[in-house]
Amino acid sequence: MKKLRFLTAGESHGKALVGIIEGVPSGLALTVEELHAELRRRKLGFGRGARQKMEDDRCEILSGVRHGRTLGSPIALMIANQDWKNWSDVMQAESYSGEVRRKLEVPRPGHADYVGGRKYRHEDMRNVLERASARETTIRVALGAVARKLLAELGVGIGSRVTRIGSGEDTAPVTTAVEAINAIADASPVRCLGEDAGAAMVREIEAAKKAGDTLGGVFELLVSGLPLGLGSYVHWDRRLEGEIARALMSLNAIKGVEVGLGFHAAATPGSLSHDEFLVSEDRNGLSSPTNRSGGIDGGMTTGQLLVVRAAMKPLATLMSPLRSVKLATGEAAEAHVERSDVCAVPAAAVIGESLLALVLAEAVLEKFGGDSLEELCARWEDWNRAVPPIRKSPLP
Ligand code: EPS
Repeated sequence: MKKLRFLTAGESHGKALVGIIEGVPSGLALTVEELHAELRRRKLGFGRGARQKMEDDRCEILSGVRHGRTLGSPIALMIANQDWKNWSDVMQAESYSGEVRRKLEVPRPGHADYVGGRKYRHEDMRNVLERASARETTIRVALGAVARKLLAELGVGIGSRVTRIGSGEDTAPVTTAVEAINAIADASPVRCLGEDAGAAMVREIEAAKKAGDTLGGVFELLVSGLPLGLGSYVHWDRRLEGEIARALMSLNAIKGVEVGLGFHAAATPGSLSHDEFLVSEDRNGLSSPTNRSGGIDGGMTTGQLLVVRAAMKPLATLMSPLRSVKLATGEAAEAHVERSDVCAVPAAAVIGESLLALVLAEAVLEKFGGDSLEELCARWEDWNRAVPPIRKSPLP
C-alpha cells in the first residue's frame, strides 16, 4: 500500500470539490493560507478563461489538522464552487423533472465527451464534461500543497517554468536556484523566464484567441534538495520516473513526459548522454560535471536537480468549433462550445508542481517512513550524512 494516498471528488459546476490525503506525518505545521498560496498560482496565466475570475478557490481544512499542526490522521479538504449557484438546477443531486439546461449533445473532438459518454452510457455528455474538466485539478493542487509543505520541511524546493507555447520557445538553461524560479515565473504572464520568449508566447496566444483557436505547449518542473536513492530499480513499479510520468500524464491534456535530456537523448550518442562521475571535493561521495539524466538514474534519484518536462495539447474547446456529430440524429454538426481557456500551459506547470510534490512526498515516506515529522527529519538527516547526494561539479 502506498505510504501517501489521496482521493478527489467533485464536478466542475457541482457544489464543491473535495479531497482526502492520508499518510501525512504528525507535527507538520500547516495553514490554509499555504494552500491558498498555491491555489492562487493555479489561476495565473495569460489566456486563462473567465472561470478563474469567478472562483475564489477558498479551501477549508475539515480534518487531520489541530491548532495549526497535522495529527497524522487523514486530512480532508473542501473547495466550494462559486459557480454552483448558476448551475444548481443543472447539477443538483436530487431527481429533477424540469427542462434540463446545458445538455452536451455534440462531442468536442479531443475531450472525453464522446468516449466517456459511450463508456458510461450517458446520453447527456455533460455528465462526462463535469468530471473530465480541468476544474478537478483545483483540489489536487490543494492536496499537493500539503505534500509540498512536507517536502519544504526537508529542504526540498519545487519550481516550474514554461519552455514552449505554440512556436514561442524558451529553452535557455536554468541558472537560478529553484526557489528563485517561481518568483520570476509567477511574475511572467506565461511563466517564461526569458522576457523576449515570453512576449512571443503572449503574441501566439493573442493570435490563437483571435482565430477562435487554442494553444498547448511544454512546461518544465525543477526540484532541488532531493536525496540520493528515492525510488528503486528492484521492481518495475518502484522506478520513480514511472510514478512521475504517471502523475503528470494524469493531468488533463498532457500527451508527453520526459526526464532530463528526454526525447533529445534518442538522437544523442552515449558519450554525450550520460553524466560522468568525479570524486567530490570533500571525497565523500561523487560529483558530476553534467546532469543529463535529469536527476534520475535507474529508477532512483541521484540527488542532482530533478528535471521533468511535460507536453500539453491545445485545449479541446474551440470558439471556432471543429466538425462533430449530433449523436441523437447522426447529423454532422459543429462541436459543443463551452466557456474555456485559450491556453492553460502556465496553469498546467503550477498543477504539475503539485502532482510532482505528491509523488515525491510518497517516495520520501516510502524510503524514510516516520509517523511524525520529527522522526522523518531525523532519518532524513542520518541518510544524507551517510550517503550524500551526487553533486554538480564545476564545469571543467
Ligand atoms: C478550468 C475550469 C473550467 C474551464 C477550464 C479550466 O471551468 P468552466 O468549464 O466553468 O469554464 O474554464 O477547463 C477546461 C478548459 C477543460 O477543457 O476542462 C480550471 O479551473 O482550470
